[in-house]
Amino acid sequence: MGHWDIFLSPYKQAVDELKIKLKGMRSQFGNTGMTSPIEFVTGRVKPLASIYDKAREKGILFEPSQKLATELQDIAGLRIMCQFVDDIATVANLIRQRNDLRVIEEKDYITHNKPSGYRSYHIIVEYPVETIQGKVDVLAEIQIRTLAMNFWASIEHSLNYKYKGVFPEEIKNRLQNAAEAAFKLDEEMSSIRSEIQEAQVYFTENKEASNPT
Ligand code: 0O2
Repeated sequence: MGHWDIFLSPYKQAVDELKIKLKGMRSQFGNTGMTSPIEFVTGRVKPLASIYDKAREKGILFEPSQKLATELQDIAGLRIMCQFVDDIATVANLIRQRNDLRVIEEKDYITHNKPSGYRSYHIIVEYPVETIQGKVDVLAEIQIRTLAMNFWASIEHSLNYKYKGVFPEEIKNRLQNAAEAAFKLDEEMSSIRSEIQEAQVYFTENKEASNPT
């Protein structure tokens, strides 16, 4: 194994374990018949090319080191998608209450969106990974966002890649408008939340009634 593989291996384990645990939260809501605040969960270890870019941006040497592990807080990245804006606070609370991780920092890009238009709630956690050499504490970034915020962020991210971070002014403005439109959609959905949830309960009950196994 190369130096990078050895360095990244606890991060890979942290992502795998946290993915299972966060998805478990979703199933637990399902088991208790409650509507889950979590729609779906994804996770990834930051690709080496992105680690390289971020290290350069921050003026850190691109080498497996404690400094890199401290400065790059999102080498292990988890993403939790919610239906509604209010669900984000519910999920953040559930994470704060856990005993298997320690919250280090929270960044509220929902109340204060980034100039790009980006919205999301970020929680940096310290997570202990058990290895054959003992315990390794790694940092992980958990991003919590609505489906609309995720829709915007994933498109902006791919366009960003295409334009290498420098958008023509018109596209920049359009993306900011699109971010506002996505947020309006979230607000609209929140205001009709109760009706939607009632419809979902009705649908589930009817599905169970017509499928008695
Ligand atoms: P990738 O490809 O997702 O890994 P800081 O160190 O606090 O100054 P930093 O390191 O940028 O700031 O952390 P921050 O602000 O918490 O954001 C890190 C991640 O949030 C990004 O990772 C993205 O995933 C997401 N993000 C932040 N701003 C934007 C944005 O304007 N558009 C999109 N689409 N995503 C954003 P990476 O490493 O940039 O990218």
